[in-house]
Amino acid sequence: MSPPASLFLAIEIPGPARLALAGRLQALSELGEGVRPVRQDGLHLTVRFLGRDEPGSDSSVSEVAAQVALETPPFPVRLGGLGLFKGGGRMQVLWVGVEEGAPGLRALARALSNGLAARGWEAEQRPLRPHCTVARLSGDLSDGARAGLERLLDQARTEPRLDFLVERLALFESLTATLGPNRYRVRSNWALAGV
Ligand code: 3AM
Repeated sequence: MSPPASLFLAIEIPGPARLALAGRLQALSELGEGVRPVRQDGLHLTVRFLGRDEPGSDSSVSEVAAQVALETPPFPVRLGGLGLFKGGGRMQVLWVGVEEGAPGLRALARALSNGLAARGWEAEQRPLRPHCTVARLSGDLSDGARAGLERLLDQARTEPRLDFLVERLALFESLTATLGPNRYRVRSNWALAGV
């Protein structure tokens, strides 16, 4: 049996910005073994991780998300640059940074956290570090892949920035894949205020 999905609330990266990121994923996939780009159809900015999909969790989350979306006006985000979360484990996360819009994303996370806490959800312990994951890297990259990665990290400093307006909040499910990257699917989404 496949493991249960996990849920998270996130901003789906819309049209043109997603297409531009997809082009950059191609360069990552050419680095070789040990670099696993995410799927372009699930590119997102996580605002709140929710954990395993338990019976009833979807409806309480949906109530909170709908209310928070209704109270949050759209805001601009600018993505750019590349960075790495090195963490303690073997896997590292390669991300595109949020150069503008982080305060809006944090405010959204806070409002969601407050609404969820009122329904008995535990508070998120980790502070939100807004980013868009583009690949997962194993700790033991070949010299060639490492050199290619350094080149991409360098190039990303001057690559065009990607601007979009956050207009929707989405509930994603993450389905663990035994082969290849996890698949993300939007279960529901809510328009922000006035959209
Ligand atoms: O959006 P990204 O890819 O950065 O790392 C997981 C992924 O982040 C994160 O939630 C997103 C959807 O899976 N995640 C996984 N487990 C987590 C946890 N226990 C977590 N975030 C916080 N706490």
